[in-house]
Amino acid sequence: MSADHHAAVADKTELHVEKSPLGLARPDPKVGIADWLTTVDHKKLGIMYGAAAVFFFLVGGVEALMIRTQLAIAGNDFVSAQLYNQLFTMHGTTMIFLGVMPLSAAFFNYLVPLQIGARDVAFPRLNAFSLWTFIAGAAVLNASWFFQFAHDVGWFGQDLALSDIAPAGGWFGYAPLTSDGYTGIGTDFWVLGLQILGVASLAAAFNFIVTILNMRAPGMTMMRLPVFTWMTLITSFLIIFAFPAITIALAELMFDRFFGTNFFRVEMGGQPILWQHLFWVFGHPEVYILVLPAMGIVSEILPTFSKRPLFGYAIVVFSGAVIGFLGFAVWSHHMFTTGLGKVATAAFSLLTMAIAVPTGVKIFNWIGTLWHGRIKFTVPMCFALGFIWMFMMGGFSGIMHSAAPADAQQQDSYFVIAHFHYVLLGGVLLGLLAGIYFWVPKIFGRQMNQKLGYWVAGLVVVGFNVAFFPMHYLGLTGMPRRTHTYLAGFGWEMWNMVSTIGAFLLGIGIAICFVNLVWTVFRGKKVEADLWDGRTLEWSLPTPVPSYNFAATPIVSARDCWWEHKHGKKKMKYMSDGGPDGVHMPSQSWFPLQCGIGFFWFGMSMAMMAAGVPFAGYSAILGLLILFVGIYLWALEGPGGYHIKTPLPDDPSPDSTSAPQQAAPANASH
Ligand code: HEM
Ligand SMILES: [Cu+2]
Repeated sequence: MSADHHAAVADKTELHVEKSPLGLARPDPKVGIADWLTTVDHKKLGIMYGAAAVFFFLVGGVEALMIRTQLAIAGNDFVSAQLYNQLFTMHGTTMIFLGVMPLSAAFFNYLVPLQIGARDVAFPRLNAFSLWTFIAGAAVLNASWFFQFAHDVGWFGQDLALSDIAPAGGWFGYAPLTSDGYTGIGTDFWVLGLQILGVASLAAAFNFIVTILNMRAPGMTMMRLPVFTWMTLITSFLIIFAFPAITIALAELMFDRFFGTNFFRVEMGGQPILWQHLFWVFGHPEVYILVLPAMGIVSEILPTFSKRPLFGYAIVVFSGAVIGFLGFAVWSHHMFTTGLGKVATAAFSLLTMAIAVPTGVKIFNWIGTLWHGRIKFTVPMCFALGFIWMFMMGGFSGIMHSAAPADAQQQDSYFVIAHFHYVLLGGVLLGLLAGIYFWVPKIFGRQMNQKLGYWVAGLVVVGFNVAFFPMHYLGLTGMPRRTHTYLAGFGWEMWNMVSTIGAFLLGIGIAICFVNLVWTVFRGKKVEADLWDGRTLEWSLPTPVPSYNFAATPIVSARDCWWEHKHGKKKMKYMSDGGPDGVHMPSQSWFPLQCGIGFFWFGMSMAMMAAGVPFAGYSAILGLLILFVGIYLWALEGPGGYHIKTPLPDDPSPDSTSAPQQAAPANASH
C-alpha cells in the first residue's frame, strides 16, 4: 500500500501530554501485542471481535457435530446423557452469544464509522471495554468445560462429588431446572457468563447509537445512511431495551442460587413462569438482534452486484424498524402451551403473524432490487441469495407455529430445531458469510479464493438442507428435541442418519472456509481498494484503511454517495480538518482491559464460591475491586492524544472535490 500513508503516520507530532492529577498518562505503544491490548481503534477492535467470533463458531460447530454423531443411529452411546445435555446447552449458548452476536459486532465496529464518514466511534475506550468484557464473559462460560474435563480425568480427586460442571439447562435455562437442587455449578457459570456478556452488549449498543446519531459526516442525513448502518442502529436499540429483562432474570436467579431467595423455587412459593416471561421478553427481540445485521449486510451486497440502488430504500429501513418494534410484542408465542388463556394466546398468535408482513416487505424489496439488475454472481452475492431463500423457508415454518394449535404439536420437537436453524444458520450465518467474503478484501487488502468460495457456498447450502430439512419430518412424527437418544422402530433412523451426513458436509464447507480465511489474512491475493465497485463510503478509502480513516472529511451529497461520486452527477466534496498540525487522534488505554480482567476474576471466583472453594467470596470482592479501580482510573487518566499529518486535499478549501487519499479505481494501485 501507499508509502505516502506510512510517511504521513511517521509525521506524528506529540501533543503536550495532559497528565491527570494522579500523574497518569495514556500509553501509545505502536507495536506488538501491547498495541492490540490497549488499542481504541474501532478497526482493530472489530478484527479482534471477528477473530473471537470465528473461534467460537468453530467451538459451537464441534459441539453440533458431536450432537449429530450421537443421534446418527438409534440407541447410540457416543456421549453420555449428561454430556449430551451439556453439549446442546453450550452449543446453543455459544452460537448465539459468542458466535453470531460478536461477528455482527465485528462488522458494526469495522464498518459503521467508515460508512458514516467518522474517525472512530463516539467512545473509543468504551468500545475497547465492550470487547474485553465480552472476552471475559465468553471465558467464564467456557471455563466450565475446562473444569468439567479436569474433573472427569480425576484432577479434583473423588471427595469433590460435583456433577454438571458445564451448563446443562438448555440455552433458555428454564426454571426450576436451574435451581440448585437440579443442576450443578454449570448453571452458575452460565448465569455469570451471560450476565457479563450482557454488560458488553449494552455498552456497545449505547456506543453505536451515539456514534450513528452524532458522528455522521456533513450531508450524511439519516435517510442517506447505508442500510447496514441503519440496521446497526435498530439492533442497538433492541439491545438496550431487551437486555435489561434478561439482566433482571439472571440477577434473580443468581440470588436464588447464592443467597437463598425464592424467585423461582416452586416449593417456596416462587414462580417458574416468571422466568419464562422475563427470558422471552429478551429472547424474542434477541432473534431480531441476530437477524437484522445480516439483513443489513444483504441489503448492501444485493445492490452492489445488481448495479442498481436498493429498491424501496425507505421502506426497507422502515420495515426494519417495524420488525424491531413488533419484536417486543410477540414473546409469549414461546409459551403457548403454558396456559396463557384464550385472549392472550389469540393476541400473541395474531401479532406473530403480523410480524411476517414487514419481513415479507423486505424480501419483496430485495427481489425488486434484483429485477432488471445486471446481476453478477460473485461469491458474496451467492451467499446473499442463499440467505434470502433459506431465511424465507425458516419464515414459513415460523408462520406455521404462530398458529397456537399447530404449535402445541410442534413445540419441543425437531420441527422447532429445523425452523430456527433455517432462520439462524440458513439465514443469519449465510448473511454473515456473505459479509465476510464481501468485506475481507476491504479489511485485509487480500481476497479469499473465489473458486473455493463457490465450493464453500455449495457445500454449506446443500449440507445445510440435507441436515435440517428432514428434521421437519422427524419433528412432525414426534421426535422430541433435547433427548440424548431414541429407540429403533419409530421410523426415525434413516432421516437421522441423512441429517448427520448433511451436518458433516456442512462442517466440511465451514472448515474449508475457515482455513481459506486464515490463509487469506496473511498470504491471500492482494486486491485493489474498491474491487467490487462499491457504493458506500468505506470503499472510497485506501486499503488497509489508515488509522485516521478519512484524510479529509467527506461532504456527502447523495445516498450511495461513493457510487454517485464515481458514476453519477452528485460528486462528493472534501473538507480538510485538523489544521496545520493534522488530525487529532486519541491515545490508547490499559483500563478497558483491566475492567475485563476484573469481570473475569469476579465471574470465576463466584463460580468457585458456588463450588465451595474456601475464600472464593473474598476473591470475588477482589475481582470487583479490580473492575472499579479500572473504571476510576479510566476517568482520571486524562484525554491524551496526538496529531497525525494526513495527505491534504490538493486544494484545501472547504469545497475541494479532490482528495488524494481516496482510492479511485484509476489510482487503486497506489
Ligand atoms: C454445523 C451446524 C449446526 C448443526 C449441525 C446444529 C445442530 C443442532 C442440533 C441437532 C440441535 C438440537 C439438539 C437437541 O435438541 O437435542 C441444535 C440445537 C440448537 N442450535 Fe444448532 N446446529 C448448528 C448450527 C447452529 C447455529 C449457527 C446456531 C445459531 C446461530 C445454532 C443454534 C442452536 C440453538 C439455539 C439450539 C437449541 C439448544 C437448546 O435446545 O438449548 N445452531 N443444533
Ligand atoms: Cu420468538
